[in-house]
Amino acid sequence: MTGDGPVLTASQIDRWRQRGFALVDGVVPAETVERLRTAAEKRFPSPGTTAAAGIVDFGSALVFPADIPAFNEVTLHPRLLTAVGQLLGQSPGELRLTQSDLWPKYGRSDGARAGGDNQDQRIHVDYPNHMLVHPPPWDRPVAVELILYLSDHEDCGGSTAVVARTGPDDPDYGWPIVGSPGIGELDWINDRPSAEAYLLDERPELAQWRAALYRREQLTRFTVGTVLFYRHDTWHRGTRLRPGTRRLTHNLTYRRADCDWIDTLHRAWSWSMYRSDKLMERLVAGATVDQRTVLGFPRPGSDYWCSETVEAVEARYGPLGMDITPYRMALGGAGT
Ligand SMILES: O=C(O)CCC(=O)C(=O)O
Ligand SMILES: [Fe+2]
Repeated sequence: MTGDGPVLTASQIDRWRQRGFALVDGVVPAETVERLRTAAEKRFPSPGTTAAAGIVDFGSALVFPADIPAFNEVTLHPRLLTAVGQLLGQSPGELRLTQSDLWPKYGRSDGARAGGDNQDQRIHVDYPNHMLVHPPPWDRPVAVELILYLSDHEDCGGSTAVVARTGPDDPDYGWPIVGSPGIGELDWINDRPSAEAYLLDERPELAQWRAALYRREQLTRFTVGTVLFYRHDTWHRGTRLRPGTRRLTHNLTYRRADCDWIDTLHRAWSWSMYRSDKLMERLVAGATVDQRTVLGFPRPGSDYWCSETVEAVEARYGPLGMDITPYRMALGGAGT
């Protein structure tokens, strides 16, 4: 499970590239997933409590870098980076992390409490709040989104519904992708019944077209550790959980290094430094070269490196255990 070989099979890669998603088990070692699940279950309110009843959207305090070691391990797990690299045809060092957060979702028997309610979501694509532009044409994917499930659908329901793209002529994957609440002049409404009622009023032809999307959706059947790889241009939505249950998911996104128009959804990684536990500094010091690069640290051979910067960065992170050798070696004769 920890070797350097490929993680995804050719058919899994092909499914993601053609249909827009792939559901895969065993990407992250079960032992790591289990540590994360146990810690996350302790962190969030138990289902059925008053605190749980108040959580109806995506509010989550668990964001990278977190005080749960397994959460950070998953975020930069070499097997996850390898898998994402396979999907994008990039090496792990060419990826950049743009999202890592963990959400609890709670099943309720009442209806939506507001338009932002996430129980029964409207079908949508994720790109509008991840990037400043529109995704490039389908065959030029530049990012991978994924959901690592920490619960079992047989216990909690709450499958993610996805619409498989059938090919370049799929009428529901036409160009541009703008037929969803929140895009252009359309109001952002998360709750499915409220969103579709609004569209029926404002844009009846769009509401009718979207009805076909709902008819085509397929429900993910996940267990603890299953990963749904999908894209910023894949039609999907979250569906209702069984009342009285909780579903935990770790949500991650990686982009290609050259696509800086895809935003990092959280505050800058370096803004977490200066904490008294030096969590982020220690993470950077202890990471592999590829893992650091995924966080935006200059890779060996980057223009940033010269004998002075090697010395300075070593002075900053050496006391925390960083081995600067790969960066020094890449200077060649000049810096050694
Ligand atoms: O909860 C899910 O399964 C999907 C969530 C989602 O699509 C979103 O919040 O954008
Ligand atoms: Fe989404």
